[in-house]
Formats: sequence, C-alpha cells, structure tokens
Amino acid sequence: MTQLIPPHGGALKDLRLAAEAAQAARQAAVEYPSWDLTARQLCDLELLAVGGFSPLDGFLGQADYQRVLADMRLEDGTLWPMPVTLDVSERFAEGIAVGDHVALRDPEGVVLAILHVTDHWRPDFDAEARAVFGTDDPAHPGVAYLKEQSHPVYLGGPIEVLDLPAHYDFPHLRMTPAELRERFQRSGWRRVVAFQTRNPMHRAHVELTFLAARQAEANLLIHPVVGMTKPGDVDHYSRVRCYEHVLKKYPEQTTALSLLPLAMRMGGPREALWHAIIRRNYGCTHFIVGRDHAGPGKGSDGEDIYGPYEAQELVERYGDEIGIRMVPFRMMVYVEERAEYAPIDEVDETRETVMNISGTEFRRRMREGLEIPDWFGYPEVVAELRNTFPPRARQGVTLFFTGLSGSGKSTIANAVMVKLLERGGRPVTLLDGDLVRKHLSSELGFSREHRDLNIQRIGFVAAEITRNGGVAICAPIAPYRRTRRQVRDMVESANGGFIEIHVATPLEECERRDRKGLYAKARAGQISGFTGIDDPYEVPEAPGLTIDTTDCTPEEAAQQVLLKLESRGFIALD
Ligand code: PPS
Repeated sequence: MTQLIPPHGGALKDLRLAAEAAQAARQAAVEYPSWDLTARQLCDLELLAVGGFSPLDGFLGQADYQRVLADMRLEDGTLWPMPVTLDVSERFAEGIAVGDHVALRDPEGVVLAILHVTDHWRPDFDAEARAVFGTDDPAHPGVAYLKEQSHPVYLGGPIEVLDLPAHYDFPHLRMTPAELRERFQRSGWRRVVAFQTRNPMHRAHVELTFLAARQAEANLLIHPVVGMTKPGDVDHYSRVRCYEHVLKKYPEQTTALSLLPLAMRMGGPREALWHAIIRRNYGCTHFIVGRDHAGPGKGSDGEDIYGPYEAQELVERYGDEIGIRMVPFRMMVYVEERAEYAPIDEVDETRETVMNISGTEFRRRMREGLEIPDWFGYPEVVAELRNTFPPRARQGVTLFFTGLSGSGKSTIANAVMVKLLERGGRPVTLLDGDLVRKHLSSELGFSREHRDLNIQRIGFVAAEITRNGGVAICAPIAPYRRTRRQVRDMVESANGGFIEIHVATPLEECERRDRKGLYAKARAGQISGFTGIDDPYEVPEAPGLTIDTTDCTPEEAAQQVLLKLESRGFIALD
C-alpha cells in the first residue's frame, strides 16, 4: 500500500540556518550590500524558507527562469510553473557581481536571508507576461505588477535564511509545511484535501468543501492565502476572523485551518498548478481547483482572460507527476424547495428554484446595509464583514475641494466642516491648503514636483482619516489631474468614499477678488508659476460636484455639498 504522508508530500526544503550559523551569518552580513525586500519578495522568501516552494532553494537563476517560461520546468526537468525571481533596481544591480553575497532585509532593516548571487540579468517583461500569463494585457493584475512594479534587473541564486518575516497576527494559525505534515500524521489524516481561498467563506463554500472531502474520502484543510491577493480583495484580518467562525461549522476533528503567506499572481491555469504543488508540499493529497481558479478577471477587451476550466484541465494533466489529485470544485446552489444546498448539475431548474446572490449583489447589500439571508451567509461572518464594510452612513469619506486660488474652496470647506460638526456622528478634519502648507509641507514651494508631493501628503493623511471612519475635508488647489487621481485611489483603497468637488469660480472672478493680492503680484511678474496665470490648472473631467461661487453664498455652497453627501448615502439629512 502506498504510504501517503510522508513521503507523499515529497522531499521538503528548509532553508533556515541553525541558530549558531545564523548568528555568524548575521555578523558577516554587515559587510554585504543589502536589498530591502518588497512585499511580494517577503512572501516569496517565506515560502522558500519553509519549503512551501520545494524543491526551490532560492530565487531562480536565468537558465531555470527561461525553462520555466518556456515549458513550466526547471533546468533539471522538475515541473515548476511560476517564476520566483528577485527583482532589483538598476542602481542596486550595478554594484553586484556573480559570486557576491547580498543581505536581504525586511522593512525594519532586519537581515532575513543571504543571497549567493549566481545570476544577474535583465528580463523581458513582455515576453515573461506572455509566457506565464498568456497575455501582455495590463488589465491582468500579474502583468500590471510586472510592468508597473517590478524592478528591471533579476538576481538569482540560493539563499540561506536567518529569520522568517515577522508576523504578529494569528500566530497560532501559521503552520509551516513540516508542522502541517506532522499534524496530519499525528491525527492519522492519511488523505487531506486542501481548499484554497482569497475570499470570505459563506455557506456555499462550506457545502462545496464538505462535498469535496466526502468525494475524496479525506480530511479537509482550509488553506487561505494571506500574503498578497487580488487588489481590492477583503483584507486578510477580516477574512481570517470569518474563517475562524466557519471552522466551527465542520464536524470536530475533521477540518484544519492554516494560513498561507503566498503572494498570488492571479495566473489562472499556471497558478492553479503552482497552488497544487505548494499544497503537496504542505502534506495534502488532494486539492480543490475552482472554476476559473486564481482568475485575473476580464481583459481590456471585456472578455475573460482564461477559459473557466483551463485551470482544472492543467492540474488534472499533471496530477500523477506532482503527486496530488485534483478535486474539481462543484458549484453549490441553494434549492428553495429542499431548503438545502445541492451541486448545480444535480438540480432540475425547470422544477426547482435555485437561489443565489452574486458577489456584486452581496457587496451592494453590504454597502447599503441591506439584509443578507441566513441561507447565504452565516450571521457571525456577515457581522464580521459588516464591521469591516459598514454601510455608507458609517464609512469614512474624503471631500476633496479643488480649484483656483481665491475660488472659495476654504470658505466652503470651513462651512461644511462646521455643518458636519453640528450634526455630530463622525470626527471631521480639515486639511486646508494654507494649513497643510504651514504644518505638513512648510519646506515645499510651487514647482510641479513640490505641488505633487504636497497633494500626495494630503492624500495620505486623508486616506488614513477615511480608513478610520472620519471625514477628511481637503481644500488645496491641486491643479494636476494625475495627482488628484492618485489621491482618489489612495482613499478608495482605504475602504471609504471620495467626492471630488470642483470649485469652478472663473479666473476673472478670482482675480477680481484677489484677497491676498497674489494675482496682482503674479501679473506684475513678482511671483512666477502662479496657478491660472503662468502655471496650468487642469479642470477635473468628472467631478462629483461643481460649484461656482460667483453668485452663491457660502451657506448655499455648503448645502450643495451636504446634499451630495446625502445622495451618496454618507449622511442622512433630517
Ligand atoms: S497646490 O498647488 O495644491 O500645492 O497649492 P496649495 O497647497 O493649495 O497652496 C496654494 C496657496 O498658496 C498660495 N500661493 C500660490 N498658489 C498657486 N501658485 C503659486 N505659485 C502660489 N504661491 C503662493 C496661494 O495663496 C494659495 O492659496 P489659496 O487658499 O488657494 O488661495
């Protein structure tokens, strides 16, 4: 009889040095050039260190990389579908030669590993994108990462690990491959089916994993990714709290939960195969592969980038070689008449009523504070998510006023602030142009670069206020479109609202008012680069609200803003 675990999981790498060797390496590392690992590299390093990426013993060298791109194999023929590479800046790479050692550091400067450089090359990102993702469409998050975030030079070579990246969250749930294998063995779990997820789990997920475990006659490992997932996903803190609730729904001793610090690439079929190999390393014998597994969503042409079953087909094809069996994910739906879930292919929709709530509909209901029925989600999970995504009336929001000097931004911003304070309910912070220039940006002038920096600082502070449920009222000139868009992105990724308000009072009126006498000075050439005179103001393309203060009082303008907040659901007017 084949013994499944181990050696089913295969040989496991452990790249961590023993304590004494690590101490010696730490001292030696003082002399080495150091590279500060990016968020993705930190995840990759951790999986390399603990053997989640076995048989890799470091970041890929050029020959391995080329072969992985061409036919999903390392130089020695081992199946490996995803490049795991160390990208560094041009500047850093200039000082590095083959044979050098590089200290790899975490964001606090702690040396986590030493890289022994064997390779050093400049990859072709378009070619990599096409080979790995089957497309160079930047709508694919993996492609976008390569093109926008990857540094231009790759360093390859084996690593020695001194310390794992520090995690202070959920330490009891972060099991390494060796620890999980040991746990399975101790519990007598000879067959284990792994479930990969990057989303909160609802009843349908629990039902499908039940079914998969039954089908494989196996125990179940819920193995969510908590490294990097698709931009816009629910943060892992909230998700893990949800998984902990969900775990209680399984019969005792049948199911385990462990967190995987993987950085996903959203690479569809290749990624599914990679996930399967990783789960084999973690001691699992079976792996649930979803419809459109690790899918990147739609491309720029509006079509799905991968076919819905491509991932399942690829994993199935290589199942024997990698030593883990694919269990296809079966879509579960709630059947009203039966008051239970069933696989969709076992329901006759002409006789029975299938109930489902799409992801988009679920998010809409959460946003608007609407009911989520019990057949769809566990109340404990829904409550967790409601905390993370409160209805708009409890979310943070940024009001971003932009317009020429003297257009009336500060006056309206002040009036809105006072009105909101009068209503109560949310903390309100005013980031007025002049205030910010005094307290946050006192060393900055009015060059394009300095203005951008000034607005980015405002954006950062506004995003933090918004994230924590407050109202941030910003009132700088913010003359450049690109920078305003950056601020919008920062705020929206902080789970809050963003309303751009163009105070569109015409230049002639601003100049006529000239409260600070600056237009006169600009016209006289005493100040240069003055917005509207000899520096551009790029008019917002699609502001949430436009106000011209030529013929309206501050009260009227503030009222328009409050009505906008109300129509977007951020406040309820009595
Ligand atoms: S920016 O472009 O958004 O960083 O500008 P901001 O921080 O809002 O600062 C604008 C205020 O600084 C005064 N000021 C100038 N404005 C524009 N161009 C030049 N060259 C300039 N020099 C000084 C001006 O009084 C602005 O105040 P407001 O409140 O907008 O009238």
